[in-house]
Amino acid sequence: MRALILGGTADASLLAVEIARAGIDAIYSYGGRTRAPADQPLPTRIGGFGGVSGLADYIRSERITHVIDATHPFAAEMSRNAVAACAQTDTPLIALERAPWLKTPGDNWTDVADVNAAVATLPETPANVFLAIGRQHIAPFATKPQHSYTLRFVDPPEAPLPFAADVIVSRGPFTLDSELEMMRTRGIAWIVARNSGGDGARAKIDAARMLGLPAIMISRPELPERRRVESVTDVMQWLGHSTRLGE
Ligand code: 3Y8
Ligand code: NAP
Repeated sequence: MRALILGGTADASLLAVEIARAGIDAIYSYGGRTRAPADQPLPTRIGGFGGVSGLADYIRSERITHVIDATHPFAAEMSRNAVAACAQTDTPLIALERAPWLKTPGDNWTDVADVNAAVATLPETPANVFLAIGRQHIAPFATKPQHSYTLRFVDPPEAPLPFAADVIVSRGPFTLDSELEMMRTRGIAWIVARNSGGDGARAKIDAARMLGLPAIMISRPELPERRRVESVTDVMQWLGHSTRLGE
């Protein structure tokens, strides 16, 4: 058995620990989005594969027998490529994907389909807005420059921002107290988030509810059908289950 973990999330890091502990031959893969990704207890590769064909070639050349897609729910292109490349190479694939956050009483959410819908949902009157959606998808907010924006990136911005904004540089995970403190100090009136699920970024959602703030929640992209579990244990069972004796 030789597993490829498409990683880059807290869940993928937890899986890597279990796979290393089980002594399974595996490779951990980052997309190369951040300057200093967290170390892993497995051999690690960083950077794209070169689309579906690049991933299929990698699977063949590295003799990968199992692929675990433990990327983020918004890493749609990687997930789609994994489905296609595993079909092409007839390689077993499983997705480790956390459940979306569910609205609870007291949440003041507006669910929107994408970033452009999120921009449209912001009011016209100027407000303090916290964009907790990273760095790659903020450009559309330039059409509403009247707001005072707070952004949060993993790494310091390299290029000029498409609109005036204050940038917090932090990789998370984030605590409820630090989110409450930040939102109160900055007088945040709106937050924009993606429905990432998981615990690593949930604190801002709980803080918004406690402060009675409206949250614009961007729904996840559609992904192709694939085997999907929500726990590291289920992945380990799948790995154990799908090996034949002597493999
Ligand atoms: C490179 C690996 C850990 C892992 C931390 C999780 C938790 C924090 C939630 C907010 C939301 C956001 C962002 C976020 C979350 C965890 C987890 C998670 C959101 C790292 C990591 C990589 C990335 C890539 C980065 C994206 C960005 C998104 C910031 C490592 C830290 C906003 C997603 O500058 C860039 O290009 C960054 C790009 C993709 C989204 C974007 O479009 O900007 N994640 N995040 C992975 C790789 O190269 O393969 O550097 O160690 C992993 C984590 N991100 O150690 O506990 O859910 O697992 N990451 C979102 O939810 O919208 C932060 O600020 O509240
Ligand atoms: P994406 O848009 O779905 O992927 C774009 C391209 O980046 C992929 O086609 C692939 O390039 C490469 N790539 C992405 N993840 C990779 C991985 N783990 N290993 C190797 N190549 C990878 O991806 P994204 O949304 O930018 O996310 C990039 C990474 O950040 C992923 O590891 C993801 O788990 C992590 N992350 C993302 C988010 C988010 O909000 N999107 C949040 C937290 C963590 P090729 O086509 O060349 O193979």
